[in-house]
Amino acid sequence: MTHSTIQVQAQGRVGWITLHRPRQLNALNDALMDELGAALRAFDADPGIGAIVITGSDKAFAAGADIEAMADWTFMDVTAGQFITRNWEAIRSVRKPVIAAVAGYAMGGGCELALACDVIVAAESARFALPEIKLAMLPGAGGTQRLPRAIGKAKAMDMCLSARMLDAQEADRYGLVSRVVPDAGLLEQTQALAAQIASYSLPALVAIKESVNRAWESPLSEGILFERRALYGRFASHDAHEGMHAFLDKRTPAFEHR
Ligand code: DAK
Repeated sequence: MTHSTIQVQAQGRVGWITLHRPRQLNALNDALMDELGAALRAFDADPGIGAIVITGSDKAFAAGADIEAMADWTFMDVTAGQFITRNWEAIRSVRKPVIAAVAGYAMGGGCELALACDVIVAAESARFALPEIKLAMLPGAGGTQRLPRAIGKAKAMDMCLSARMLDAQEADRYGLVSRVVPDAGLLEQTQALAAQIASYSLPALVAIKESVNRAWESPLSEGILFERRALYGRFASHDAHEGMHAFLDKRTPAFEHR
């Protein structure tokens, strides 16, 4: 498949998607979000892929929704066209782990895209902000919902209401990102992390991702019940028995992803 706004490649069991609109700092327009959604769905359906990475450039993961594209849209344009809902939410249906590798600006919709990933690896240069208030807009791709869940109401309100920008170390302290690495090591260390994740049993990864996501969306008692059912399900898999027997035999497990 040819792409005009992203680059796609596989490295072993890791699927890489690189946002590529360098002149607009990877501003997210419809074409890019369509291509990103298609690439995510393709990797999710590929049995040879166990984890997916989304990254940008040295300067920008993504500088937000494309302001030039949106500037003259009307209420009816975004409602009838299902702006955001139509193509930005493809990532929510991806079952495999998705890692954001962020260098430079992750602003507005770019920050929201990172927040929609399962793991965020931030380079020292990463900068996170939801500056929509400066445009008299609001973070509308999940930012007002995922950010408070990730870092708490006080910090989220500060970021959303004042457009405060966090550097990588602040984002790490607040729990917005999973880990911070030197810029020079971002791609290599993310590949190593993704390859490690992808080496594990895929159905177990999917079950863990579903269970952790439940923690956001249900009361503790329901979440615990969901987790328990997911655990019981592991005993129906080849890989869980293989994993436990390999431990007892002091050998490396041979997972078959079933
Ligand atoms: N959209 C379009 N173009 C952008 C852009 C963006 N978000 N961000 C940067 N660019 C373009 C610039 O216009 C410039 O283009 P040229 O002038 O060269 O043609 C080029 O990228 C380089 O940018 P700068 O010259 O500004 O570069 P700097 O290094 O000086 O500054 C910056 C980098 C990231 C600090 C700055 O570019 C900036 O502040 N960008 C805007 C960031 C921003 O406000 N992002 C939030 C966008 S609003 C909705 C749901 C969701 C949303 C909206 C609606 N509904 C459900 C209705 C989400 C909204 C957003 O994300």
